[in-house]
Amino acid sequence: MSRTYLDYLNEKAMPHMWCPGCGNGNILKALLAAFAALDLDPRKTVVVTGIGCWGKADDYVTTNAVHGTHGRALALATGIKAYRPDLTVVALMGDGDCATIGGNHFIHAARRNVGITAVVANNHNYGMTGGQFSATTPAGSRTSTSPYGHAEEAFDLCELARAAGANYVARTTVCHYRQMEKLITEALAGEGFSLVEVMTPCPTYFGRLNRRGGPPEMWRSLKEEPGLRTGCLVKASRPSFEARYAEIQKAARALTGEERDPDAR
Ligand SMILES: Cc1ncc(C[n+]2csc(CCOP(=O)(O)OP(=O)(O)O)c2C)c(N)n1
Ligand code: SF4
Repeated sequence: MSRTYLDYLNEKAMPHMWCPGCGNGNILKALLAAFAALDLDPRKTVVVTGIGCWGKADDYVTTNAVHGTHGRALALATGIKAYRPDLTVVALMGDGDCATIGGNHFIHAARRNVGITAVVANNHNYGMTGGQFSATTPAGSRTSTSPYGHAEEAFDLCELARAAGANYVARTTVCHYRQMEKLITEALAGEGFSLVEVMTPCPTYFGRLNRRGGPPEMWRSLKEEPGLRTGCLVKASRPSFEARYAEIQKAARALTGEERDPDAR
């Protein structure tokens, strides 16, 4: 019998901790529906998170899960995928986690093209700690650490991933549920590093400090945001890190005369 998203939801952990009007619940539903669409075995799937509001998502899944440290989800995910290429490895990060404190891990995971699907909830700020600016906060925005306007330009995460060498790069919003589910499914099904950036509102901090109205107003303006490029932006077929590494292991074994993989289970 094929699975549904409910097979991947840890209902015992409900209710979740997210604020009313936060988009994280929608992203979680799309992720779990994508798991179901691919009928992933929960025992062969690993959800790795860092810290933050979106980083709490690992509590709500029935797959294997690793709750890491802020900015280090991709380092952990890389280690897991390198050692167990047979597993489906997903890294869930906020923009603070992925692009700010973890920026270096992000560009190198994309450069290595390691087979991880990164689902980044970009709400333009550090939600959990009170709305500080991150590397994706738009210039001029007010946050708790830029109360008179933010002086820096924001990273375009998708451009960063493309330039670094990721095989799959996509952007969507929590207001486009069907697209979000389809893009996450595509990302999970592919080889190499995948990024799905999901634009999502944080009404509690970013919305309030920038006078964006309540959740309905924020969701409406995100849905209609002019000039926001969404959909699949990059689809390449470069060999993944683990495919290249397997070739190197094979060549090394042939050279050393060692027949058996010492790590084989
Ligand atoms: C190494 C480290 N530095 C700082 C913190 C404090 N901290 C916890 S959550 C967080 C911000 C999370 O923001 P983001 O990653 O954007 O996720 P969001 O809460 O917005 O979903 C920070 C700085 C931490 N836990 N660990
Ligand atoms: S603080 Fe912001 S990101 Fe965190 S749960 Fe609340 S609305 Fe969502």
